[in-house]
Amino acid sequence: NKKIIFPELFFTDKNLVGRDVCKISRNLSDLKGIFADVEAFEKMPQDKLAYEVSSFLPEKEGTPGGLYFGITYLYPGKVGNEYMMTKGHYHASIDRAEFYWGLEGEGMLILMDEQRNVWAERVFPGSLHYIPGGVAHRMANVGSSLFSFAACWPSDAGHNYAEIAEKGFSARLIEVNGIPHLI
Ligand code: S6P
Ligand code: ZN
Repeated sequence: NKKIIFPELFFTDKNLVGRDVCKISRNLSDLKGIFADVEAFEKMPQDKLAYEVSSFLPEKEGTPGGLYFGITYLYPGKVGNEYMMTKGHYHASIDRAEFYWGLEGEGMLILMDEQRNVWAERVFPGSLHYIPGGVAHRMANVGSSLFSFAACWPSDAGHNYAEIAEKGFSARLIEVNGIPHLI
């Protein structure tokens, strides 16, 4: 099970093992409101696990100059014809950037700038993605197996979920004839 590799494999410095590791999981009920097809969403089991995040947070939240590291495990699935995806956020300190890179499975990174222009990047094992400051980010699993990716972001970035919860992204990743389309 690849999910339990973290943190054991990644912490080559044994002194770090078990330190400041934070694990969160989100099930469907935590994603209420983000999918277009509300009827399809409500028919699904609300306790279904959507994704898990294991993070290594070696600095206190808000510390300038520090870095955080996390791996997200996003399960496959669709709500109607929309791919399973993360909540998505801007950083609370909006100018803070982030790196994402693909580990396993197939995903799409959906990005939106402050003018609400949306674009997407294909994510695959080994692909690297730079998310500049001011760009909201959300990942979708477009494959039929577990999709995981790593992230590195500043310890003073914070998360602004409210803006996305209220207004969403201005485009959605929809499956059309078996292929993801940004609509
Ligand atoms: C943190 C980074 C990721 C996400 C994770 C879950 O800045 O972007 O670790 O937190 O992929 O997504 P979300 O939108 O639920 O935080
Ligand atoms: Zn982020």
